Amino acid sequence: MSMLNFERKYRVRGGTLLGGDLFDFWVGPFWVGFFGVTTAFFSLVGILLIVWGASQGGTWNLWQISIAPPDLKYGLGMAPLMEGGLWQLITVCATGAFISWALREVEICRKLGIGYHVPFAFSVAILAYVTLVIIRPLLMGAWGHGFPYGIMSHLDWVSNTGYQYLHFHYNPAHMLAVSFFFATTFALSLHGALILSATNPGKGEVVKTPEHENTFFRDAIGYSIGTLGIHRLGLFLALSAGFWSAVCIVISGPFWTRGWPEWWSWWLNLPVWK
Ligand code: UQ2
Repeated sequence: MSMLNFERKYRVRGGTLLGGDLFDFWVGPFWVGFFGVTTAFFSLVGILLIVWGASQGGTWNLWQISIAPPDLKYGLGMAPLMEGGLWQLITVCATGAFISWALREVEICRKLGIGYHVPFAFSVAILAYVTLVIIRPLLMGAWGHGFPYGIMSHLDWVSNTGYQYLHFHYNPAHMLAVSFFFATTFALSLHGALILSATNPGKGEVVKTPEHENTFFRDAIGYSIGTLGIHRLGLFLALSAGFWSAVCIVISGPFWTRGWPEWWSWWLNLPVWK
């Protein structure tokens, strides 16, 4: 594959955390690295296990394929392969692949001398997944509390788990997570629209500058957060959405076992109502 002229300039040695110079080379456009190898290994094994699991599941209907976690009776032990053991191995592969990929991002950041914002952001997404299939099952004492790997089956799991706490929208951390998800889409739609409006001014018109972008929002709402600021805000909103998602599920079960509407009785019992 051909190389863009700036790419050669950034193909520098070093920055590796593990493996030294051993895997410090490129294959086509891709840098390899030690964690590139571990990512490939975990991904390949994981995908093969999923495909093999699917072949034993009695359907090739994409919506119905599902690989379930073990029964609760197996607790935190290993389950037989066909009774959740496969799910356990796939979980190890998925977690291994995700963490390998994050560390590969760290190595590339070191190579380029840039900040660790991208691997940090990815780590929050990994945290949300790991909270669901490892941290919460560990706290509740059984791998069976993880969610099944299937398109419809994982949606059923979310629905059932929600109803187990009567009304998940009363979970305060869930409220925060949802609000951050909405705020993220709102901020990105404002930002995307603003950038497109400035860079597509119309036929015969010259492309506009950040001063125009600032002026739009100063005119509209008396405040502009700035070109760097909007990206800081976007990162904060998105990471907060992932973080509070992890919090809202990890407190459900390990720290609150009743319905979420009941949690609000502290509010109803405030002495101020007496
Ligand atoms: C902005 C700015 C940008 C932007 C956007 C704004 C020039 C190109 C979208 C406006 C954003 C504001 C006022 C924050 C809104 C707050 C929330 C929580 C959605 O000022 O600077 O840069 O893209």
